[in-house]
Amino acid sequence: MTETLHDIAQRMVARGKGILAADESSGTIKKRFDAINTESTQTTRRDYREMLFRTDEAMREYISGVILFDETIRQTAQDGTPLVDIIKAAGSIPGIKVDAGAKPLALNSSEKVTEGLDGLRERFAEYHDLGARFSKWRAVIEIGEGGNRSMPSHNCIHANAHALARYAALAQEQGIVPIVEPEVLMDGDHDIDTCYNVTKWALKELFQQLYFAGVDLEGTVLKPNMAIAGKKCTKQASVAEVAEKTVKLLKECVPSAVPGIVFLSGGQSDTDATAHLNAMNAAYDLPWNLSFSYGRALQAAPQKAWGGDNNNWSAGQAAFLHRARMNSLAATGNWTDQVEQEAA
Ligand code: 5MM
Repeated sequence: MTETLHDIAQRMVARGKGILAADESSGTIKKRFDAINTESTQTTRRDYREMLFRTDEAMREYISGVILFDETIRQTAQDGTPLVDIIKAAGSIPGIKVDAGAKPLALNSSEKVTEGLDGLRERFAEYHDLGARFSKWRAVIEIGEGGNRSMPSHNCIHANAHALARYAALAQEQGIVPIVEPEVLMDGDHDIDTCYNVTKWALKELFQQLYFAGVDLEGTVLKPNMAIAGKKCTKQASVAEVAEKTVKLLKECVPSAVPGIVFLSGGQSDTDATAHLNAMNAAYDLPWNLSFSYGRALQAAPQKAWGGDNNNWSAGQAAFLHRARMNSLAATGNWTDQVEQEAA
């Protein structure tokens, strides 16, 4: 029997599970590999990602889906098995990043709009044939520094929300669940309240555009940033404040028809990303499942342990399993510092 969009979305946000964001584009994965002195080639990218997808316990127990890059969805493992089949065999769902990246807005080169709508209907049909059952599109919203209130502009918020809604409608038309990701960046010196206000604006605009486009919210997953102070802000918020303000923000903006919300980590440390998610699930009564779709906060440790050497696969897999398990505990509010230390 064919799974409906609602069924797929529910599986993506199953309790205690989250999504692995392994959809780094060529430029981003090169940056990550540079940090571990590893050349980024088709083979090293394949070997590294195969290592993650073959971490059977992590994939089976804690990872509901994996966001792939175009290259990866077409790649085969060292033994010739399609990587997509390894993901599926673990009971996890293959997903695909379909945006073409954030490009400068015309007449306003300091802000960005995400491109990639041209030919998207046909690309979705191909990705569906290749096994993708969900997708991702990320918009990037930057807050001006030094009190510069012209960023983000109305045009930036509106253009990105409109593109996200057009993308989401196309995805659903082709039987694919859209993850909508409007990311308000942590870069900058803004405080947590500024992040709260800008994120609220972006989410209000997004849900209005999704409504205009006729997008079915029960077949949609939201991937937002948390309400958090900018990295350069001198006043960093406590874990409890991040949790309180993020939950308040989401309750004000996200209809309960959305089955689940999976956060991006956005440059938080591994344990901050886990602690924040845990605090929300432990202390609040929520209308949606609240989980993770981390890239860096799930992969920094396994990348370091692997270090570009396939002899280190088991160390890389142990590091990935650990972070996946910690975030799974956080997704049910059962993570503690002690568990983190004991299991490390
Ligand atoms: C894994 O990184 C993703 C791809 O980024 P680029 O298209 O810029 O290469 C990124 O979109 C990611 O899926 C999310 O932002 C979450 O990643 P983090 O590291 O913020 O958790």
